[in-house]
Amino acid sequence: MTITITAFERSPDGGKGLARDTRVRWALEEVGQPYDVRLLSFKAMKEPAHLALHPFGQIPTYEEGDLSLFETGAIVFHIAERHAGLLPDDANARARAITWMFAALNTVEPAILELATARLLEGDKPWSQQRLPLVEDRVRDRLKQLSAHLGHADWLDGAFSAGDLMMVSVLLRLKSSGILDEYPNLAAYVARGEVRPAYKRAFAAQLAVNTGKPPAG
Ligand code: GTB
Repeated sequence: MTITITAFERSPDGGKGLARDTRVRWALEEVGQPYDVRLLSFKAMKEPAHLALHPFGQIPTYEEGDLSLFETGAIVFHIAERHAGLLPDDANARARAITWMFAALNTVEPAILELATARLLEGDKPWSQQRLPLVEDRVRDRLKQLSAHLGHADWLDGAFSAGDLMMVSVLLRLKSSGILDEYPNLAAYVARGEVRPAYKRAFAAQLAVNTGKPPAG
Protein backbone atom coordinates (compact mmCIF):
# COMPACT_ATOMS: atom_id res chain seq x y z
CA MET A 1 0.00 0.00 0.00
CA THR A 2 1.33 3.43 -0.87
CA ILE A 3 2.51 5.59 2.00
CA THR A 4 1.97 9.34 1.62
CA ILE A 5 3.34 11.90 4.01
CA THR A 6 2.93 15.67 4.05
CA ALA A 7 5.68 18.28 4.19
CA PHE A 8 6.14 22.02 3.77
CA GLU A 9 6.02 23.24 0.19
CA ARG A 10 8.77 25.63 1.38
CA SER A 11 10.28 24.96 4.77
CA PRO A 12 11.07 28.10 6.79
CA ASP A 13 14.55 26.61 7.39
CA GLY A 14 15.25 26.62 3.63
CA GLY A 15 16.19 22.91 3.62
CA LYS A 16 18.23 22.43 6.82
CA GLY A 17 16.08 19.40 7.51
CA LEU A 18 14.70 20.71 10.79
CA ALA A 19 11.01 20.44 9.90
CA ARG A 20 9.54 17.23 11.26
CA ASP A 21 8.85 15.51 7.98
CA THR A 22 12.60 14.73 7.99
CA ARG A 23 12.12 12.41 10.99
CA VAL A 24 9.39 10.50 9.19
CA ARG A 25 11.39 10.36 5.95
CA TRP A 26 14.38 9.07 7.94
CA ALA A 27 12.30 6.33 9.61
CA LEU A 28 10.89 5.24 6.24
CA GLU A 29 14.37 5.18 4.73
CA GLU A 30 15.74 3.12 7.64
CA VAL A 31 13.09 0.43 7.10
CA GLY A 32 13.27 0.61 3.31
CA GLN A 33 9.68 1.71 2.66
CA PRO A 34 9.06 3.91 -0.39
CA TYR A 35 6.78 6.89 0.12
CA ASP A 36 5.11 9.76 -1.68
CA VAL A 37 5.08 13.32 -0.39
CA ARG A 38 2.24 15.81 -0.67
CA LEU A 39 3.61 19.34 -0.32
CA LEU A 40 1.50 21.95 1.43
CA SER A 41 1.53 25.71 1.67
CA PHE A 42 0.87 27.29 5.09
CA LYS A 43 -2.57 28.26 3.74
CA ALA A 44 -3.41 24.71 2.62
CA MET A 45 -2.39 23.34 6.04
CA LYS A 46 -5.26 25.30 7.63
CA GLU A 47 -7.90 24.28 5.08
CA PRO A 48 -10.56 21.62 5.74
CA ALA A 49 -8.95 18.91 3.58
CA HIS A 50 -5.79 18.95 5.67
CA LEU A 51 -7.53 19.64 8.98
CA ALA A 52 -9.43 16.39 8.42
CA LEU A 53 -6.06 14.64 8.62
CA HIS A 54 -4.39 16.87 11.18
CA PRO A 55 -6.62 18.66 13.70
CA PHE A 56 -3.89 21.22 14.44
CA GLY A 57 -3.23 22.03 10.79
CA GLN A 58 0.42 20.99 10.80
CA ILE A 59 2.84 18.72 8.99
CA PRO A 60 3.76 15.91 8.92
CA THR A 61 0.86 13.51 8.40
CA TYR A 62 1.01 9.89 7.28
CA GLU A 63 -1.51 8.06 5.12
CA GLU A 64 -1.49 4.39 4.24
CA GLY A 65 -4.71 2.84 2.93
CA ASP A 66 -7.46 3.49 5.48
CA LEU A 67 -5.03 4.72 8.10
CA SER A 68 -4.16 8.35 8.60
CA LEU A 69 -1.91 9.55 11.41
CA PHE A 70 -0.50 12.80 12.71
CA GLU A 71 2.16 13.50 15.40
CA THR A 72 5.69 12.59 14.43
CA GLY A 73 6.21 10.40 17.48
CA ALA A 74 3.13 8.30 16.69
CA ILE A 75 4.08 8.08 13.01
CA VAL A 76 7.66 6.96 13.67
CA PHE A 77 6.43 4.48 16.29
CA HIS A 78 3.92 3.07 13.79
CA ILE A 79 6.62 2.66 11.15
CA ALA A 80 8.98 1.07 13.68
CA GLU A 81 6.33 -1.39 14.84
CA ARG A 82 5.30 -2.45 11.35
CA HIS A 83 8.74 -2.88 9.80
CA ALA A 84 12.00 -4.40 10.96
CA GLY A 85 15.00 -2.18 11.59
CA LEU A 86 14.03 0.40 14.18
CA LEU A 87 13.04 -1.59 17.27
CA PRO A 88 14.86 -4.57 18.83
CA ASP A 89 13.16 -8.00 18.94
CA ASP A 90 13.82 -8.50 22.64
CA ALA A 91 10.73 -7.23 24.50
CA ASN A 92 12.64 -5.35 27.22
CA ALA A 93 15.09 -3.75 24.79
CA ARG A 94 12.11 -2.74 22.64
CA ALA A 95 10.39 -1.12 25.63
CA ARG A 96 13.60 0.77 26.42
CA ALA A 97 13.93 2.00 22.83
CA ILE A 98 10.35 3.29 22.99
CA THR A 99 11.19 4.94 26.30
CA TRP A 100 14.01 6.84 24.55
CA MET A 101 11.57 8.03 21.88
CA PHE A 102 9.38 9.50 24.61
CA ALA A 103 12.40 10.92 26.43
CA ALA A 104 13.51 12.69 23.26
CA LEU A 105 10.08 14.22 22.67
CA ASN A 106 8.92 14.86 26.23
CA THR A 107 12.06 15.48 28.25
CA VAL A 108 14.75 16.83 25.91
CA GLU A 109 12.86 18.56 23.10
CA PRO A 110 10.76 20.99 25.22
CA ALA A 111 13.87 22.80 26.48
CA ILE A 112 15.27 22.99 22.94
CA LEU A 113 12.01 24.35 21.55
CA GLU A 114 11.93 26.92 24.33
CA LEU A 115 15.39 28.06 23.28
CA ALA A 116 14.29 28.35 19.64
CA THR A 117 11.30 30.44 20.75
CA ALA A 118 13.47 32.64 22.97
CA ARG A 119 15.91 33.30 20.15
CA LEU A 120 13.61 33.57 17.16
CA LEU A 121 10.43 35.08 18.57
CA GLU A 122 11.49 36.92 21.73
CA GLY A 123 14.92 38.25 20.77
CA ASP A 124 13.61 41.81 20.36
CA LYS A 125 11.89 41.96 23.76
CA PRO A 126 13.51 44.18 26.41
CA TRP A 127 13.74 41.23 28.84
CA SER A 128 15.18 38.81 26.28
CA GLN A 129 18.85 39.23 27.27
CA GLN A 130 17.99 38.41 30.88
CA ARG A 131 15.88 35.39 30.02
CA LEU A 132 18.05 33.82 27.33
CA PRO A 133 20.85 32.58 29.66
CA LEU A 134 18.24 30.88 31.86
CA VAL A 135 16.72 29.10 28.89
CA GLU A 136 20.18 28.10 27.60
CA ASP A 137 21.07 26.68 31.00
CA ARG A 138 17.93 24.56 31.03
CA VAL A 139 19.08 23.09 27.72
CA ARG A 140 22.55 22.51 29.20
CA ASP A 141 21.03 20.71 32.19
CA ARG A 142 19.35 18.21 29.88
CA LEU A 143 22.39 17.80 27.65
CA LYS A 144 24.65 17.21 30.64
CA GLN A 145 22.37 14.41 31.84
CA LEU A 146 22.05 12.89 28.38
CA SER A 147 25.80 13.15 27.83
CA ALA A 148 26.44 11.35 31.13
CA HIS A 149 24.11 8.54 30.10
CA LEU A 150 25.58 8.15 26.63
CA GLY A 151 29.19 8.15 27.82
CA HIS A 152 31.38 6.48 25.21
CA ALA A 153 28.55 4.44 23.66
CA ASP A 154 27.56 4.87 20.03
CA TRP A 155 23.82 4.76 20.70
CA LEU A 156 21.56 5.20 23.71
CA ASP A 157 20.81 1.54 24.40
CA GLY A 158 22.74 -0.98 22.34
CA ALA A 159 22.04 -0.95 18.61
CA PHE A 160 20.64 2.09 16.76
CA SER A 161 16.87 2.31 17.28
CA ALA A 162 13.87 4.59 16.83
CA GLY A 163 14.92 6.09 20.17
CA ASP A 164 18.19 7.27 18.62
CA LEU A 165 16.43 8.45 15.46
CA MET A 166 14.20 10.67 17.58
CA MET A 167 16.93 11.87 19.93
CA VAL A 168 19.33 12.76 17.11
CA SER A 169 16.48 14.55 15.30
CA VAL A 170 15.72 16.58 18.42
CA LEU A 171 19.39 17.47 19.01
CA LEU A 172 19.92 18.52 15.40
CA ARG A 173 17.96 21.68 16.15
CA LEU A 174 20.85 22.75 18.44
CA LYS A 175 23.62 22.38 15.87
CA SER A 176 23.72 26.05 14.90
CA SER A 177 23.58 27.25 18.53
CA GLY A 178 27.06 26.07 19.50
CA ILE A 179 25.64 24.51 22.68
CA LEU A 180 25.80 20.97 21.30
CA ASP A 181 29.56 21.31 20.82
CA GLU A 182 29.95 21.86 24.57
CA TYR A 183 29.18 18.11 24.85
CA PRO A 184 31.58 16.40 22.43
CA ASN A 185 30.06 12.93 22.88
CA LEU A 186 26.62 14.31 21.98
CA ALA A 187 28.00 16.21 18.98
CA ALA A 188 29.64 12.94 17.84
CA TYR A 189 26.35 11.07 18.47
CA VAL A 190 24.46 13.49 16.23
CA ALA A 191 27.18 13.21 13.59
CA ARG A 192 26.85 9.39 13.69
CA GLY A 193 23.16 9.80 12.97
CA GLU A 194 23.79 12.21 10.12
CA VAL A 195 26.15 9.87 8.29
CA ARG A 196 23.68 6.99 8.25
CA PRO A 197 22.74 6.38 4.62
CA ALA A 198 19.04 6.48 5.49
CA TYR A 199 19.41 9.91 7.10
CA LYS A 200 21.37 11.17 4.12
CA ARG A 201 18.62 10.06 1.74
CA ALA A 202 15.95 11.66 3.92
CA PHE A 203 17.91 14.90 4.18
CA ALA A 204 18.59 15.01 0.44
CA ALA A 205 14.92 14.45 -0.36
CA GLN A 206 13.73 17.35 1.80
CA LEU A 207 16.57 19.54 0.51
CA ALA A 208 15.50 18.85 -3.07
CA VAL A 209 12.02 20.12 -2.23
CA ASN A 210 13.39 23.28 -0.74
CA THR A 211 15.95 24.07 -3.43
CA GLY A 212 13.93 22.79 -6.38
CA LYS A 213 16.91 20.65 -7.44
CA PRO A 214 16.68 16.83 -7.62
CA PRO A 215 18.72 14.90 -5.00
CA ALA A 216 22.32 14.30 -6.12
CA GLY A 217 23.29 10.72 -7.06
N1 GTB B 1 3.90 17.70 17.79
C1 GTB B 1 3.82 17.78 16.36
C2 GTB B 1 4.61 16.64 15.71
O1 GTB B 1 5.60 16.20 16.31
O2 GTB B 1 4.25 16.17 14.62
C3 GTB B 1 4.36 19.15 15.93
C4 GTB B 1 4.27 19.33 14.43
C5 GTB B 1 4.84 20.67 14.04
O3 GTB B 1 5.34 21.45 14.88
N2 GTB B 1 4.76 20.94 12.74
C6 GTB B 1 5.27 22.19 12.23
C7 GTB B 1 4.16 22.90 11.47
O4 GTB B 1 3.40 22.30 10.76
C8 GTB B 1 6.42 21.91 11.25
S1 GTB B 1 7.76 21.07 12.04
N3 GTB B 1 4.12 24.23 11.63
C9 GTB B 1 3.18 25.04 10.93
C10 GTB B 1 2.06 25.49 11.80
O5 GTB B 1 1.95 25.07 12.97
O6 GTB B 1 1.25 26.29 11.30
C11 GTB B 1 8.35 22.34 13.22
C12 GTB B 1 9.42 23.17 12.59
C13 GTB B 1 9.11 24.19 11.72
C14 GTB B 1 10.13 24.97 11.18
C15 GTB B 1 11.45 24.72 11.52
N4 GTB B 1 12.49 25.54 11.01
O7 GTB B 1 12.23 26.38 10.14
O8 GTB B 1 13.64 25.41 11.41
C16 GTB B 1 11.74 23.69 12.39
C17 GTB B 1 10.72 22.91 12.92
